[in-house]
Amino acid sequence: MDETADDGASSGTRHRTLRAAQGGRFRAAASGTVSAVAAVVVGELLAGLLSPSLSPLAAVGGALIDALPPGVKEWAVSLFGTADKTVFVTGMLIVIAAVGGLAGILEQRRRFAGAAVMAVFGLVGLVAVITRAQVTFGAVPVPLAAALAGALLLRFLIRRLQEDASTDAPVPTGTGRRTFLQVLAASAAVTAVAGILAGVWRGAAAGISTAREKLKLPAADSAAPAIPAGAEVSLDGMQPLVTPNNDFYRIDTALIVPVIDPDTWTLRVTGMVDQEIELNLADLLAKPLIERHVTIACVSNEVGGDLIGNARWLGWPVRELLSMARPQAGADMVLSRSSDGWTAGTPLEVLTDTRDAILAVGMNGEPLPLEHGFPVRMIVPGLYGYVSATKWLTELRLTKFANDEGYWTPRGWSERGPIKTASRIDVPRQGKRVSAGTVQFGGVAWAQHTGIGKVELRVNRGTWQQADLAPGISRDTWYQWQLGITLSPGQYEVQVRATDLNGEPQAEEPRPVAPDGATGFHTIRVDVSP
Ligand SMILES: Nc1nc2c(c(=O)[nH]1)N[C@H]1C(S)=C(S)[C@@H](COP(=O)(O)O)O[C@H]1N2
Ligand SMILES: [Mo]
Repeated sequence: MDETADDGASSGTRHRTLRAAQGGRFRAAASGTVSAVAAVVVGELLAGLLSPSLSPLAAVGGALIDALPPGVKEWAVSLFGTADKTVFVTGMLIVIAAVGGLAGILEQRRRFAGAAVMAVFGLVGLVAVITRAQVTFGAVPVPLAAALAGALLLRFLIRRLQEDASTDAPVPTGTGRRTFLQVLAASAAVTAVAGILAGVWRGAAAGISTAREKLKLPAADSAAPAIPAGAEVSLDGMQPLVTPNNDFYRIDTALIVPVIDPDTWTLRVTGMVDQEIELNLADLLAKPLIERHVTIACVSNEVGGDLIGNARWLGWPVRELLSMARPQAGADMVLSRSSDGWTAGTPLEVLTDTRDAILAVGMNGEPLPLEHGFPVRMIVPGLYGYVSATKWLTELRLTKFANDEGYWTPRGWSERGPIKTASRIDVPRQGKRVSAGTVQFGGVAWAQHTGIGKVELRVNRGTWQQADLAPGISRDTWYQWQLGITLSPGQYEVQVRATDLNGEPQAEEPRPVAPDGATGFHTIRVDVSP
């Protein structure tokens, strides 16, 4: 009897111990997850207070994105579309939460083992922030404070867990556990609230958005030439001739939009110049500004793609600033840098010739939207964005192509990036069913800074038929075109080709976007029903 009772008791204890250990492990993991997320939140909040470029999450994410081979990156972007950044940040947080869970279990087994994991987090954040944002001393406190906060919270929670476990048997069992769970829940709640605050701060970048809204842009000294009558083809399904800011494509490596205080923003002109210059936004806005329509395009725009947009930009010609700085002999490149360290290498000659390359402050009558480079970006007619359109601009450094390279050059993209002449069919949409008779085709064509001379279509590789070309706003913008073609029922392949104002047709040979822009005719299938 005694023996049986003893056996029962000890087996019950064993089960309880096992259950306690498992429950304990789960709680330790939960402690670790809460601590790791808390560390991230502390880092983001501190960065929010100090400077957005200090955000460890953005820096590590940016470094990860940089490390992706160009092909994989393009693939991820096309896979996730515009949600790619949200998906990416969520993925990072899941990994951080999982590693945190592991840190919790380690810390429960061995004091400071989990804290060591937090220290590694801090170190990774520190290295990423320093290497990306080009900040040195200012960068140190943020990831360190974040890691320290995570380690301290973890130690505190695990000690609480262990104390409760040791007082488990004699005193009423519930009390201790509830205490630990309450502490854990409280930490999680505080972390969540702070996280939401940090997220709101980041997402809305509230103060800067307000500053942006309050910013009064001066009128242009030289207004944009009027849009000629008939420049906009009225055909259902055509894109607007001037792209609204909200629909404008966005391409950049910034995981979190850099948030720059317009009151403290400065632009420095450095490097091979006789006169270094530093100017602030008030200085810039006091200059005689010009306003121009310019169509900018991404080198990653596939044939028929939509990484292209046309806006009315307000700004000061870059050549005016450069002439004040007096570039030295031998300088042939301007390396423009953004607040987050991204760079573009632009030929000096393109910035000093007669084209309207500007330091832009306005986009379609508003200050630049935050995601399009507020407060100042470069806009250069005729060059792909990756070698010219630096957003969140902070520095122009005069240098040589022989000595320097922009961000994308060592990553498989060409050193020079003039935009290639191209054309696109927007109406009817690829694969769309239309009725037999006269089918209206419409679209756009562009050859920035040269201008479009003619646009032609051909059906099933037959003879080229010339489309009606609408007047462009200027040589620096895209042109719309349309053509009615009579088609009987059946399936057709329709292609478009543009020729620039020098008589140079766009390249026919299909080539991928890397290294310097796609070529080939945009080709669509049209199903004509009776
Ligand atoms: N700071 C910064 N500026 C940048 C980039 C970037 O990654 N970072 N990308 C460039 C590229 S590749 C393009 S195509 C244009 C796109 O400008 P948009 O987002 O305003 O359309 O911005 C350019 N300016
Ligand atoms: Mo781009």
